[in-house]
Amino acid sequence: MADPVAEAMSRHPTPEGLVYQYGTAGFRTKSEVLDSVMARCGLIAALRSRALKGKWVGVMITASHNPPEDNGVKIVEPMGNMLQEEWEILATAISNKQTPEEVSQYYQEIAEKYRIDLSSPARAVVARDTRASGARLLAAFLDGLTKGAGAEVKDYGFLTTPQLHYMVRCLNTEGTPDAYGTPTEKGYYEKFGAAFKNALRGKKPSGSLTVDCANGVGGPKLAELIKHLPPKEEALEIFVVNDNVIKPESLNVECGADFVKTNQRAPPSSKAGPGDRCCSLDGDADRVVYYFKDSNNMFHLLDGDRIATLVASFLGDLVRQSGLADKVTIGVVQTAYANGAATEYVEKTLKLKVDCTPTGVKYLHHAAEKLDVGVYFEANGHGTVIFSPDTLDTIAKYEPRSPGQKDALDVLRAVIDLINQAVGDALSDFLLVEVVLAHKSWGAQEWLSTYTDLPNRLLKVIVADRKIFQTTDAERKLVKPDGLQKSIDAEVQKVRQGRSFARASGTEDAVRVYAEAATRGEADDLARKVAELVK
Ligand code: NG1
Ligand code: ZN
Repeated sequence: MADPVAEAMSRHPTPEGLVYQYGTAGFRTKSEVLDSVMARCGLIAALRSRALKGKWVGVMITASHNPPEDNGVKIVEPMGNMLQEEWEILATAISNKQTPEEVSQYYQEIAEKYRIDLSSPARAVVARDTRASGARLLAAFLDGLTKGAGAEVKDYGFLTTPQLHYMVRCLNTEGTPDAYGTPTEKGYYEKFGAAFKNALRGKKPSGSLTVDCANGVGGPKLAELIKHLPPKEEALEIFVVNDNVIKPESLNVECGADFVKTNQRAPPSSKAGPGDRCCSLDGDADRVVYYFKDSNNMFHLLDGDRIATLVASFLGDLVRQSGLADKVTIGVVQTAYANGAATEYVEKTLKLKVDCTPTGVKYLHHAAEKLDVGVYFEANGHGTVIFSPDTLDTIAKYEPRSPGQKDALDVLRAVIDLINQAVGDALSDFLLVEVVLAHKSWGAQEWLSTYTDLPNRLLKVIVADRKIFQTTDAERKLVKPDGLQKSIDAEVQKVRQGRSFARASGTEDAVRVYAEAATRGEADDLARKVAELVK
C-alpha cells in the first residue's frame, strides 16, 4: 500500500551529516539545506492541528534579521503563541530522521502517543518573507503538509511574521466572543489603522517619522498600512526608506533593526537630520528600535528597554487617570540584556514590578501572561503588551465617574486595540510609541531624558562547544563550567556599577558576553576580560 508520508519525504531527502534543531526562533540556517526540514514541518503542523481538534496552526517562513542567503521556519499555536516546547522537541526529532520510512514511522509514533486520529481534519496557514528561497521552501512545506499529511492550507503569500500570527488568532476566534479581527490583510490594516486614529484622539505627534524597513517584507506592508492611517496633515507623516524588496540580496544589509542595535549607529543610507525621529524594523517586521541624532550630530538609540519604559509609564498614567489603579496592576518583563538603568527606572521611578526571564520571546510572553497587564520587550526590540482576560473584562465594563476618567478610559481602550496581542509587532509597536509621544507632547529627546543608559557592550565569542555553558537565575549566572562564574564575579567587582554575564546563544554557534558599567571604558574592559575567561 502506498505511504503518502514516505512518498512526500522521498522528494525532499535529508542532507548527510547535518543536525537540525528547533531553537529560540524555530529552524534557521542556510536556505539550501532546509528543504527536508520544511517538508517535515508540514507533517508536524498537520499533527499539531489534529492534536488541537483541527484548529488552525500557523507556519512562517523567515530568517528574520539573518543574511539574505539564510532562511527558516517557525510554527505558531492557534492563539498566535510560539509552538509548545514539547512539540519543538518532536519537530527537532523528525527533522533528524534519515530515511523517508523512518520519518513516516515517527509520524505514526507521534500520532499514537498523542492519540491523534490521522483521518481527522488538519488546517494550517502559511506565509513567508521576501527571501529568494521562500518560494522553493514553501513548495517543500506544502508537499509535506498536503500530499504527505492530507491537511488543508491557506497560503497568504507574503506577510510580516506578526501578520501571520494575527491571521492564526483571527481564524481560530472567528465567530466567538474573543473574535480578534478579520483574517485578511485588509482586516489587519483596518483594525490597526482605526485603533491608531482612536488612540490619538486628535493629538498630533510632533515632526515626522522615518521608518527603515530593512529591505524586507515590512516595506510593502507598511505602504499598505499607511493607506489606512489618518492623513498626514491630521496625524503622522511617515517616510518609508529601505523598502527595496525587488533586490532580495539587499535584505538586512547595512540597514534594519539588528544593524542599528548591534552597531549603535544609523544605517549609512540615512539622510535624517538632527532631531528627526527614526525607527528600524527587522527583516520580518517583528522587531523595532528608535533612534535620532541630537543637535551635535550625536547618535542616540531608543531600544526595546526604552519602548517598554515609555509604554509602561503611559499605561500607568491611563490606569490611574481612569480610576482603575486599585483594580489593574502593570508589570514589566525583561531579560538579562535589559540595561540596568532601565530596570532601576521601572522599579524606582515608575514603581512597577520587574520580572526577568531567559532570552526568547516565549519566556517573556509566558511571564507576562501571569500579570494583569504585562509589558514585555527584549532590548533588541521584540515585544508587546498583553492584557489578561479578567483585566480586559474589567476595563470593558468599568463606568467612568468623571469626564477626565472617561477620556483616559477611551484612550486606554483604543490603545488595547492598537497593540497586537498575538505577538510583538514592529508596525503596531511603532504606532503605539507615536501615540504615547503625541499624548505626552514629547519628541525623541524628551523620551531619551527619562533616564541615562549605563554604557554596555555585547560580544560574541566563538568556542569549541557552547553546550558546556549552563546557566541559572534567568541566564544571569553560570553553573558550568565549574568556577567560571566566580572568575566573572571577580572581574565585575573591579568596575563601578558593573554587571556581566555569559550564555550560549540559542540562534548562533557562539557564546554571548554582556557587560555594563559606569563608564564606556569600564564596560568595554569588563566585556573583554569576561570574553577572555569564556574562551
Ligand atoms: P540568542 O542568539 O539566543 O542570543 C537572539 C537574541 C534574542 C532573540 C533571539 C531570537 C540577543 C542578545 N539575543 O537570541 O533576544 O531575539 O535571537 O530571535 O539579542
Ligand atoms: Zn524578526
